[in-house]
Amino acid sequence: PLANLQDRLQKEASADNSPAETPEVGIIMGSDSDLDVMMGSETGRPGAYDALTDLGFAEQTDYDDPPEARFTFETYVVSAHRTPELMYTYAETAEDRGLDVIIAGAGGKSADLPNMTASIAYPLPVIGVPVQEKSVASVIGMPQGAPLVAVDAGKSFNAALSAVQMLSRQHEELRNALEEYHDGLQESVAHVSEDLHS
Ligand code: RP5
Repeated sequence: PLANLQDRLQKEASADNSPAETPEVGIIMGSDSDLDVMMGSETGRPGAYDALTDLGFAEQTDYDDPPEARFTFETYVVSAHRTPELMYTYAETAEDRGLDVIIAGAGGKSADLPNMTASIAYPLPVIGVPVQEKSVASVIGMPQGAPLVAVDAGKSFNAALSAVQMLSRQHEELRNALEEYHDGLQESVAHVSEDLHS
C-alpha cells in the first residue's frame, strides 16, 4: 500500500485537473491516534473537520471523483518518522496536486510532521497543529527562514478557520461564509451567557 500511495500522489500531481476538481485543503497527521483531535466531528471537541464542513467544504476521498461541493479537503495519515518517504512525496507533490494549504498535526515530543512538511512544501503554507501540549515547542520551533504558522495545542478547529481565511482572499464566497460563521459563533457564546442569566 505504501508504494501504491506514493505512486498515486505522483500520478495526481501530473494529472491535468482543474482547481474546482482538486482539494484546496490537505489535512495530514502523524497517526490515526491523532484523528480525534484533528478531525473532531462527533468524537469530542470540534476540530478541523467540523469547521470545514460547517463552512461548506466536502471531504474528497477520490481525487478523480470530486464531490459536488466547490471546495473540498482531503485527509491522510502520514508519519514523519514511520513513513518519511510518504511525507516527502505528499509535501513535494502538494502544490501540483492542487492544494492551496496544508494543515499538519502531530503529537509526542518529536512532533516533526508539520515542520518537515512546511520545509518540503515551501512556498505552500502549512498550518501546524500540536496534538498535545507537549508537542507545542516541537511544532513552533522552526529556524529562521523556515516559516510555519501554528495554532495552540489541539486547536485544529482554528487551523481550519485560518486555512479558509487564506483561501478567502481569492474566493469571495468563502469570505462571506467566514463572516456568517463568525456571527453564528458569537451568537452561541451569547446564548451561554443568556442561559446563565435566565
Ligand atoms: C506522533 O506520535 C503522532 O502524531 C502521534 O500523535 C504520536 C503517537 O503516535 P501513536 O504511537 O499513537 O501512533 O508521531
